[in-house]
Amino acid sequence: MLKPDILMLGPIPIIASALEAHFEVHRLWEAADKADFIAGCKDKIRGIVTFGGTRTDAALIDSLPKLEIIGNFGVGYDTVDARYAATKGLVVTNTPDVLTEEVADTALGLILMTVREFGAAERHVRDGKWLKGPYPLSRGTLRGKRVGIVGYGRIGKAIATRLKAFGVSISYHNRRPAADADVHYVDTLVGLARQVDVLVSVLPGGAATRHIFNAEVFAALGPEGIFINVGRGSVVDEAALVAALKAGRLYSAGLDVYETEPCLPSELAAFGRVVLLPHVGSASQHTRGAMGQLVVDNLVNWFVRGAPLTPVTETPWPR
Ligand code: 8YV
Repeated sequence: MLKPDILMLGPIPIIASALEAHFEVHRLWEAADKADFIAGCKDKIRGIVTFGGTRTDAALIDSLPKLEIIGNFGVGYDTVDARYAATKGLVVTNTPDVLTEEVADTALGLILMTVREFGAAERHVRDGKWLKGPYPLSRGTLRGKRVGIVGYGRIGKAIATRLKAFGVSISYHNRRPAADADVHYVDTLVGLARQVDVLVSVLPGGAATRHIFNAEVFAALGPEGIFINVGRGSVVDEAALVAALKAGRLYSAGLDVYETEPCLPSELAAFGRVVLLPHVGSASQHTRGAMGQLVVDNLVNWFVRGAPLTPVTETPWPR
């Protein structure tokens, strides 16, 4: 049987061989002239494989008349125009569940690193400064503190599960209260920021959440407040974040995601206690392997059985 043709928008080494076993893979990122490349294969392409670093917009969708399915490597699919794909009768899949625990672990790591300044403390050892004196006591602690989670889906709940063991008070904000939540709900983001010491964002990207962490939210979090982000960088007004840190209106931040990755405001790196990770929330071999397998399984199920495994909400299955 002929292998279905798949357009891969960027490299995802962990699934390269599994994809090639099932599909004829066309590697767009290797093409010198992308428009030319697409023109050459457009009448064969039945699937796209994409991830956060690449964009699947209406123009790309329209250029592929045989397209049936878009498989996104990642739970967040803000770089795929899923609404437009739905109007075209396409299926979009993502990789939920398999990364939940890994990203929640990352959030806890980032919270601890930021609150207790472990990044700066570690640099103190590496730079030989310990020989001259101990690292200063951290102003931050989780003892007696309140943590607010913004975005109370699977990952938000997994973060709350971990935080319970730390004995902190936990509350959350969502567009709507979560049915099965056993922690306190706050109905506005600013209201939550006002009530907590550490604010953790797990929000997805996209127009609805763009820059919702703004000067007002950082002011509400306050001069002792700590902001953590493991969702998407686009939710943060980074200029407002830098300004709040600079002016001492916010104590610190721990970030895994940025607005225009891998570029970030140079001022952020200048704050010694701010912790900056390079978008590694799900980045273990184990979890990226599981995400990759789910991308492949979705495509295989689609082409062999006519049904995706994990369609996104805009393209539900059965339709
Ligand atoms: C990955 C992520 O970094 O799942 C997501 O939404 O942000 C991460 O797991 C990303 O998918 C890889 O591009």
